[in-house]
Parts: sequence; structure tokens; C-alpha cells
Amino acid sequence: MPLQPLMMSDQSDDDDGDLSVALKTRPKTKRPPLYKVLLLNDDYTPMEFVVHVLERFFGMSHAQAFEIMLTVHKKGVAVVGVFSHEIAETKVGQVMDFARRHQHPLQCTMEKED
Ligand code: TYC
Repeated sequence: MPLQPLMMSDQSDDDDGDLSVALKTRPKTKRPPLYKVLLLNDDYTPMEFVVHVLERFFGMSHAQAFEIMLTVHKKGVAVVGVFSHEIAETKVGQVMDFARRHQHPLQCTMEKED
């Protein structure tokens, strides 16, 4: 039976993608963008419903949720959280579904953070 060559050291036959080069250059890995989830005011959705949405889907305390709801009510819009694209989409979907199921016109959207 033929003999196999014996590896004596960690040289060039590995699959580490040439670690030394990777460390000397700066890998251009960009962090994925974040997305703001926005809640919009309207004239019909009850305040208590909005407070409940903020508690249920954004993990806010009752006091926090009430404060943010009032900000939206007064200013027209507020950021209610910042998430990855996938999580932001999920939150928007959950809020829009929940509002529609309760026949409230509450609107929730997302936008890329600068
Ligand atoms: N403006 C609504 C009212 O007076 C309350 C409200 C607050 C609705 C926040 C939507 O995102 C909202 N009943």
C-alpha cells in the first residue's frame, strides 16, 4: 500500500482562506441596515387600543406605551422601535393584522434608518 504524505505543519493545505491575508486587509463587511417602525395617528383608533398594541407587540410598560401613544396623537407619528428588516416587517404585519381584525384604521409602517 502506498504511503500518504505526512503533514508536518499548518501550511497551505488548510481551508482557512489564508488567515494572514484576511487579517492584514480590512474585510468590507457592512452591518445590515436597521429599520424604524413608525406608528401613525388617525382620528378613529381608540387610545386604549394603541396602548395595548404598544404593550403587546413592542414590549412596552403601560406608562411607556401611554406616553408614546400620546406623542403619536399630538405629533402625528412616532418611532416605536428600531429593528432588522425581517423583525421590522414582522412587527408591521402584526400591528396591521391586529388593527384590521379589530376594524381600526391604525397604520404602521417602516423606513430605513439613515
Ligand atoms: N387620535 C386617536 C384618538 O384621538 C388616538 C390615536 C393615537 C390613534 C395614536 C392612532 O397611532 C395612534 N382616538
